[in-house]
Amino acid sequence: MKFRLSPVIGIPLSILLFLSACALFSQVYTWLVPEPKKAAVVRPTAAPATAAPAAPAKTVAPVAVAAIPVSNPAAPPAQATPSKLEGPVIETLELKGVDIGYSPNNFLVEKAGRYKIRLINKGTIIHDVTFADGTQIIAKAGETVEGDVMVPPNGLAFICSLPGHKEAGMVGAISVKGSAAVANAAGGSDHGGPAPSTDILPDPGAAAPVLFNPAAPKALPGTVHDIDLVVKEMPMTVANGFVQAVWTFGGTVPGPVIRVKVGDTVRIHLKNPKDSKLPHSVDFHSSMVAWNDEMTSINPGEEKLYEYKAEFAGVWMYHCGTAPALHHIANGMYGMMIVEPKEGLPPVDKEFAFVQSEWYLGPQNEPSSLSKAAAGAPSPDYVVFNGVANQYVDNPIEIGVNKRVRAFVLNAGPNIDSSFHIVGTIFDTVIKEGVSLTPDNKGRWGSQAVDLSPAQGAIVEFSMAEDGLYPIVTHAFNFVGRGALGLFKAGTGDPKKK
Ligand SMILES: [Cu+2]
Repeated sequence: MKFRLSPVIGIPLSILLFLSACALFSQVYTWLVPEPKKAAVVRPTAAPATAAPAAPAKTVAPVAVAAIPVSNPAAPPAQATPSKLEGPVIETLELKGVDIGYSPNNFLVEKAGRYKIRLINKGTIIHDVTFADGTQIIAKAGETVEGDVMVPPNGLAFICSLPGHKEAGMVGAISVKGSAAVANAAGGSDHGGPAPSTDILPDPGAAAPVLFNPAAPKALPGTVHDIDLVVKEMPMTVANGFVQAVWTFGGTVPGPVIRVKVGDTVRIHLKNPKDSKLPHSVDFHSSMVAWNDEMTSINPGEEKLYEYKAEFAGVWMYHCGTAPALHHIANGMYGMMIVEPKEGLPPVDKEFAFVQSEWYLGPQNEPSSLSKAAAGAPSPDYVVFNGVANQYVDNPIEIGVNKRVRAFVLNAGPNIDSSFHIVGTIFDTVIKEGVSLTPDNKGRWGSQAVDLSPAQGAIVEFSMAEDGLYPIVTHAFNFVGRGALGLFKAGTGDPKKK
């Protein structure tokens, strides 16, 4: 006879066990995680709280917090005493705190000495800058706080001491010219997240990233389209401070969004300029052609025609397929093609296109790392929308309140699944790989996230119910801190201001 607890005893017992486990875990967590530094080490010289925009009630993006604290050599020692302030302030170093990260998070200074740190908290929750010597500058949401710190000749690392913030990527460092760069607690991007790669340091002299226009283009007029697709091998800033020698279609990553209708004839003129280093090719998923016909590679100085009829509607990937195709995709050679039904799509107020993809950083100014991209359990340094980490956090996409928005979404990979989600809204319309959810469905079913494996695409439609910020994420949240974050700004962006 099997022993079974009756539900009357079993359910309360399960709850009790669960609560005990939680209590034990929180106790263990408390033992392992030191209390954040107290005011004793706080040394702000002036605390001019700026006229802060009212913080939205919601946090911008909840970040998964590592449950198990990691040991961190850059964290301030428990008994750290801030170095005695000496000499005049050499320079003011300004950084923004966001949820969750610093921007910028790496500084390169001319010499050791006294520096003023200005922390501008642009986030919706409290953040601090806690240096390895114990100096701490704390700013509540919307505040700007300054404090002085002594930077020793070998530099100084810093973290945000709030529980979980360091693990989520709030780490940084001040390095002094001529000495080795200070490895911060976890590397980290401007908006936090795990290290891009400990062997690749950000380049403070890197060009600012070029914003990729997220607006979806209109369908090309006519029914026969001659489209030049010119390969360009070029440097690109893929995240603040990180430049890669990327390979592109048309000089952008992703390549241009191409939009046609079912029944149209597509004539792609692929051109590989003389000054390219490599052969390249293109593979349109919206086509039905033999792999060893249209998709063959062309050498530098050659061009070829890739002609087909677009027979199926969808959000399709195109990409370079030249060996090793993994490297050509990982290094930027992909784009989105939208094929609308013959009769077109119903009108909406705004249309956007988002291509999710991964960067596996190679050394600065070199192509991305094939060996990192080829790992069986790939761990991209950045996961991005439209080629650049966090670009729509830095440049929120403005839309109206209660306006109908359509987003074309493609996961270019090459390796990681996407769970495309927009915080604060529901997709009432989804067309994913030919399967559709419509707003007038019986039962009023809705959708919260669209799962896209590499090379899958979808159309999602939604609207924002009130003024405010609506983060765009992949709900695989380990990648949100690695650049897969953007913002829609509906109306004023502030729920309190209509
Ligand atoms: Cu290629």
